[in-house]
Amino acid sequence: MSDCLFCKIVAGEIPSSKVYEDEYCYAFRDIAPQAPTHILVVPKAHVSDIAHAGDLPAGTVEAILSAIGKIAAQEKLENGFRVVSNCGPDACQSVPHLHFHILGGRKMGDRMA
Ligand code: DGP
Repeated sequence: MSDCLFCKIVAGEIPSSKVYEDEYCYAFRDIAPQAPTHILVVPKAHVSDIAHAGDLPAGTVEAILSAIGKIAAQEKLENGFRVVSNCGPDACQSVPHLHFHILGGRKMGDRMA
């Protein structure tokens, strides 16, 4: 999508701090980190949120899940990490391109919200 922030990051039109890339997905450091390690993993194909993940090209969801494990190892998050995908206004999603937050490097709260 031409006016999508994360599509522009994937295309290299907006700079980002890349940590991982494969045929299906791209990962980069969040601009406003909420943990010592805060990485966003996005599909290269555009869908607005996780509710539309079924519309992604075959193999994309598997690639993202596999990438999350690879990134966690790369970032040495052996003590654990949290994965979050906000969907829609009630979840305060601010960028309407599906993304998974990987949060790690500190102890997370024991409640989801
Ligand atoms: P969410 O609120 O779940 O939609 O998360 C969107 C995240 O995207 C938020 O943590 C901040 C991050 N973000 C927004 N704009 C940029 C940007 O231009 N570059 C990077 N690296 N991250 C961004």
